[in-house]
Amino acid sequence: MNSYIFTKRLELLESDHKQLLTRRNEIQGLGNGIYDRWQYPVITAEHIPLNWRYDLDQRTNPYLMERLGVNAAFNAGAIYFNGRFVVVVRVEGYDRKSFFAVAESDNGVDNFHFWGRPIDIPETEEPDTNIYDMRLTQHEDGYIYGLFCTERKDSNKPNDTSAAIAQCGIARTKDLVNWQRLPDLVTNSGQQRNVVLHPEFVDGQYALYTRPQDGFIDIGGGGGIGWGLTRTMDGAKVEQEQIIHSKAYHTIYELKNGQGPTPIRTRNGWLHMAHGVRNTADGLRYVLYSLLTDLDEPWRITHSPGGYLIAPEGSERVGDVSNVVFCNGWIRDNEDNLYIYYASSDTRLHVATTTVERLLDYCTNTPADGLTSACSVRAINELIDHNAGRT
Ligand code: M1P
Repeated sequence: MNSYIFTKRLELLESDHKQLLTRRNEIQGLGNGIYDRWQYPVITAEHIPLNWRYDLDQRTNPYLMERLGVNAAFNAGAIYFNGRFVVVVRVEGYDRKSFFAVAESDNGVDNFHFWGRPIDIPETEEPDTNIYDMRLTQHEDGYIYGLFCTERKDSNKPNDTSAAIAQCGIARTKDLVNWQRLPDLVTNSGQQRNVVLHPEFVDGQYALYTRPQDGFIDIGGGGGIGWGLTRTMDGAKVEQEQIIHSKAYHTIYELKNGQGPTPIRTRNGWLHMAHGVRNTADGLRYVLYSLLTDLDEPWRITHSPGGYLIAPEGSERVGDVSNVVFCNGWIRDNEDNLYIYYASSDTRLHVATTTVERLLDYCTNTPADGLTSACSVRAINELIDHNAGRT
C-alpha cells in the first residue's frame, strides 16, 4: 500500500472513531416511568482505542490491518470516581480472552473514553485463563475492591476441552490503575460466579453475596443468591453460605440467578439488582430484576417486585449470546440519579437512567410474583378496580 493510501485510511479510521466517541446520546421515547432507555449503546467494541487494535506504523503494517481485534465490550463494573462516571468494562478479544479496561464519561450517558491501557491485573500462583465481570465496591475500609470471575481449565477432566472451574478473583485498588491481587475467595462450592462485596462491615466482618453452584454453566445443583461472612479479604474464606434468594419454578429465575452490582443504601433498605435466567426452546433468557433488603440485616428480603425490571428489547436481543441482559455496575450520583449500566447479549454496554426514589417506589408498590396465572389475573383485576372511574 502506498504512503498516500495508508495515510488516507488512517485519517478515515481516526475520524470515524472520533465521531463514535463524541456522538450525543438521547433518551428513547416515553419509557415506562420506571427508567429511561437511551438510544445508543454507551460502549461497543468499536470504542476501543485504535492503538490497542492497529499497528499504526506503515513499515510494520503497510496495509493498516487490525492486528488485535476486539469482539465485544460489555458487562461493566461501575463507580463514581473523582467526579466522573467510570466503568470497568469486560473487553473480549477475537481470541475469546476477556480483560478489564477503564472508560470514563463526564455525564454517564455518552462520550465514554478509555484510559491509556487496559488494566494489568496481577495473577495468583495459579494463573487465570480468563477473567470477567468485575463488581466494584467502595468499601468502608477505604479500598475499592474488584471482585471478578476467574476461570481455569478443570484439571480433573483433562480430556474435556470445555471443562472449566469458575471462582471469585479478588483485587483491590485506590486509583483504579494499580491493583493488588489477593487470594481467590475460598468457599465450599465447586463453582462461584457473580460474587459481590457488600460495602459495609456486618458484625465486624466483610459480607459477600455469592452464587454457589456445582455445574459450570446451566446444569448441576445449587444456585440462588448466597450470603456469607469473612473476617478478611486478604485470604477471604466463607465457611457458611446461606441462600437469600432462591431459584423458583416458573419464574424469571427458574434456572439460575445472580447478584448484579453492589447494593445501594437507601432510606428504605438496600436496593439490589440481580439477573434471573430461564430456559426457553431457543436457549437461555437473561433478564434483570430488583429487590430490597433490610438495612440492618442486608440478607433479609423485604420487597421482591414480581417479574423483570429490564429485558432485552429490539437490537439488544441479538449478539454473541442472544436474549441476554446482564448488569454488574450502576452509579448513584450526588443528586440521587441512578445510572444502570446493562449489557445486551454479551456484546455491548447500554445505560438506563432513573432515580433511587423511583426504584424504591417500583420495589415497594409492584406486586410480588403470585406464582400462578390465577394470581396474575387477580393482580390485574385489583388494578382495574382501583382505576375505576379514572379512565
Ligand atoms: O452469557 C450470559 C452470562 O453468563 C454468565 O453468567 P451466569 O453465570 O450468571 O450464568 C457469565 O458468563 C456472564 O458473563 C454472561 O453475560
